[in-house]
Amino acid sequence: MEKAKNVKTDQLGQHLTDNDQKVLTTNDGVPVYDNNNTLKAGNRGPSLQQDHIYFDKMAHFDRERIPERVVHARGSAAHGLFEATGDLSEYTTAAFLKKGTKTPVFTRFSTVAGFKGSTDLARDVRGFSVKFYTEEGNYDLVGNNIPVFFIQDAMNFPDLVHAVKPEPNNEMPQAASAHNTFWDFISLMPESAHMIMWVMSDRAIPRSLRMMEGFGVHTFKFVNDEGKSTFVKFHWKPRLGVHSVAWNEAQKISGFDADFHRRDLWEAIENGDFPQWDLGVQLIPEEDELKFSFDILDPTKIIPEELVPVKIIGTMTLNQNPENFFAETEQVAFDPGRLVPGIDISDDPLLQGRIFSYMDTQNYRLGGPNFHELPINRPINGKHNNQKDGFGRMDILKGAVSYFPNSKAEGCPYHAMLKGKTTGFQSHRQAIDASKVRARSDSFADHFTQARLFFHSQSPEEQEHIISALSFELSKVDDVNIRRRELAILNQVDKDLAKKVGDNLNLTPPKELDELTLKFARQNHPEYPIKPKKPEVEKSEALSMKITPGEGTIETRKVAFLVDDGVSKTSVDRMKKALEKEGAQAVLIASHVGKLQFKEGGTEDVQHSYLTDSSVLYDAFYTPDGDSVKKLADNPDYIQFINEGFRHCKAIAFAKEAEELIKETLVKEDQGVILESTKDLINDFITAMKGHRVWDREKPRKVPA
Ligand code: HDE
Repeated sequence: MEKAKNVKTDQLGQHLTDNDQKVLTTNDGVPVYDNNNTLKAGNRGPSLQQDHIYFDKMAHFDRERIPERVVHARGSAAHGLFEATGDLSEYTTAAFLKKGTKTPVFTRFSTVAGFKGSTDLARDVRGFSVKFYTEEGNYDLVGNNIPVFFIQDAMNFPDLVHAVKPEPNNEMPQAASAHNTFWDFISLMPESAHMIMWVMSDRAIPRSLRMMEGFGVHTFKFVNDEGKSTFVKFHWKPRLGVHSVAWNEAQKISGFDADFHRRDLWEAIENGDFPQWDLGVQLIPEEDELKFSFDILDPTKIIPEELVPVKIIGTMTLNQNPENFFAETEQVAFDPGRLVPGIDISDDPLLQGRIFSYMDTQNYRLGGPNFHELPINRPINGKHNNQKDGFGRMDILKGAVSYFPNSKAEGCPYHAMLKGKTTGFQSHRQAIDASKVRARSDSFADHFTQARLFFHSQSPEEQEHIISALSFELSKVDDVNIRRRELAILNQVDKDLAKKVGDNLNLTPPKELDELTLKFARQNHPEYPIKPKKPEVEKSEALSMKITPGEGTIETRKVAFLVDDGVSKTSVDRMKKALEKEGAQAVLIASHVGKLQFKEGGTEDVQHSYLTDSSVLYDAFYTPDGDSVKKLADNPDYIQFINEGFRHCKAIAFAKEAEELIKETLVKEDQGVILESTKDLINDFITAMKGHRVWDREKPRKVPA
């Protein structure tokens, strides 16, 4: 697929500033002859207040930061294209969803809780925001990599965020939910139970942003040309499959490379390995709104794919990195209220509340109401209205008319009409007959059935990881009452789960929900607990990452070749060739960077050393033949690479002469450990990598690393 170079120019409506071969100037274009010295009274004297060149430079610098996003501050983004492949004309008029239409996009991935400079590998939900620059204006699908949310009503959102963010007295911990205030809040909010299962699963520690699913989370509406609506849920399915790292690994990655996900996305795009996702929809006829055992307006619920299959309607390809992080990734303004004709919001009370918050936050963060004129936010079809003033207005809008109706501009800009018929964005004409209330529907009161569905749909290894994550988090909570309250919630989800977590906390899970939890739940549902309806399914295959490993490909996976001077070039090259044929990447790691000496003579430039790199940055390991083997036997960093790789359940291959090294390590042979004398070195190694991880290895018990 070709790069979207021209898309960028269209979107920006201007060429990027090219500083090459230009004289340095102030921001007003005045040429500067000395960019090193302030203006002084004598070369050892005080600085002068008339130094307008220094003021121009420093005043700009002093304002170079804007408020970071209050949530989702840490993010990485890329440009790309969306191509519609399905026929949706029966359901929606949205022009960008018409089969064959190609639409430029800008997609930003993020963590939620951490500050802008925090680690990529926090245990957290990932934001998955896509801005479609359609011919009918911008459409923002601002979703997450988890299909449900912690809370049901927007009113609780500031409290949720205050609880998960660093505690306000000491601003600790950074980018972590494992602390008192988060679990205090969660253990009083049983509606969070389903989301907690997902965030404690490996979905919250992705291997790559390119290997995550995305979800619109809420139920939206498609509206067709007769004004008829169909409920819709959006899904992004990654072509590379859904994969995660191990928690022990995630914590170490945060130390070795806090930019791990950002770098991975950037490098993949620079290498031409453009990540792709298929966009899928679940369509629910309006008449079926109330037919399920759960409420489709409740954002803590999924619609199991067994009940409503996901229909693929298009593909997104990210094919161009931003040129300037601040101008694009930082200044992009997403808003679920940016809708195009044919797509509308449902009455989900969380979604309804989001419509205010995003617009409001962008006005604050980007300093005023003209943020839509920033190049990254401009619609490609232009904007035409009667607004002219306001902070940061970038266009010079001509003429005396800034009101409607007018006669002086011949009524322009005029209402969207086509052949006498109203076009443009129209809200679904939904009939409403209701009393104004502050209340929660009792159809939102079943908090545990889908949490159970998720837990029961996981493979045994995934279940173990959830138990470990909950045990980790609750061990970091030092208030035993909070631990006990959450255990009571877990006990409603699954007895075995609660018992295993309880064992790690040395607590017996209470049978009933805590009095305090019940008190808060009854604020929304006076009769709580309310007997749940019988669920349609007890298990859903699509919820397990193990059962849906994507295409079982090793494309773009990084394999560490553990070498040193004297390594055999033949042994390196044959494995490298085979891996590259599969689309994987071989990275040589030696005791020094620079020229690596081969046994057969000749050298190769090496960019990575045992000093700079760690096993956690790689997917698999290969030790080739050669005189390097003797050096590696005495290299503690090499031994750590292997032991840690083994602990994190990765594939490890040894060429024949390197097999003796296994004695120096804690590795025990299994299907992911490939010795050349007993297995097919290349093919078995690739097969093991295709399985992502040998999770079975965790059963006997993890090796120290
Ligand atoms: Fe957000 N959310 N959110 N959120 N959210 C923001 O907007 C908010 C929610 C999501 O890459 C903020 O520009 C409220 C659900 C993403 O720039 C803010 C509620 C989902 C991003 C905000 C929610 C999301 C945000 C902070 C409950 C998944 C990053 C900065 C009513 C469907 C967008 C900003 C980007 C960002 C408010 C709940 C996803 C404050 C009030 C549910 C991916 O406006």
